Parts: sequence; structure tokens; C-alpha cells
Amino acid sequence: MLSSIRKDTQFVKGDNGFTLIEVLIAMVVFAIGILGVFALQTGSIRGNTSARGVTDIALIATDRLEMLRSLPYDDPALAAGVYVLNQATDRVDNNYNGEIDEDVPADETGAITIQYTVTSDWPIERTKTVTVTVTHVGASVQKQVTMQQIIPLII
Ligand SMILES: [Ca+2]
Ligand SMILES: [Ca+2]
Repeated sequence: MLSSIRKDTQFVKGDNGFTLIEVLIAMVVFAIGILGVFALQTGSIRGNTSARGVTDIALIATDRLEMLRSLPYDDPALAAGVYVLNQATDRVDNNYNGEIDEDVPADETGAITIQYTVTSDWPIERTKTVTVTVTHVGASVQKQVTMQQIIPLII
């Protein structure tokens, strides 16, 4: 009994902690783990920013489509054709400076452009198909959202 306690005590006394090599290896393993977490975090932030950009232009496309839908069926803005909206008057903050259609129109040229197409009598007679495309040209990537709606002639 006494001898087994003595053995345990000797075992504890013999343990001099970690060697320098063990500590270095632990630090390397920890550093590799931390680098992985940083890479994951960076990717996550980039993904969130990208998703926010797509949400922004999807919102603009929806808004424009609703605006066009609210017009009378024979409104000139709904005549068949392709329309590229003027950035200075499109009621959108194209250059992300917090001002919508600012006083100096030349300043309001930016990343966001809105274009829409109206096709008459397609896919069936007495309908107009409106396709709105909103494009955001960023520093490295271009995002685009296209939405389409059929507007019927209501008699
Ligand atoms: Ca604008
Ligand atoms: Ca602006």
C-alpha cells in the first residue's frame, strides 16, 4: 500500500512539464487552426457583401417592375421597345453616395444601371411582357438581376 503511494508520488515528481519541442508543436498546430478560422471569416464576409449587393439590385428591379405595372396599359413608358434609364433621373442612388439623383447630374453616374424591355402581344394578345434588368458593376465582379412580368390589358 505504502509502496504504491510512493510510486505515484515519484511519477508526479518525475513530470517536469512540457518540453520546448512540445510547446512549439502545439503552437504550430494552434496557428494552423487560427489561420483556417481567419480564412473562413474572410470568405464569410465576402459572401455576405456579395449577397447584400444582389439583394440591393433585386429590390431595385422589383421596385421598377411595380412602378411600370402601376402605369396605364397605353402609357408611353410601356410602348414596345428597349429602354435604358438615365442615371440622373432614375430615382436610384447609382453611385452609393447617399443622395438619390443629386443636383449635379454628372455626379450620379455609378455602378447601377437599369434597363427594361417591353414586348407587346407576347406571349398572347393584349398583354405586354416587361423585363427589367438591373446591373451592378463593382470593382471586380458584375452582378445582374432580371425580372419579368406580364401585364394584361384590363377592359
Ligand atoms: Ca439616379
Ligand atoms: Ca447618388
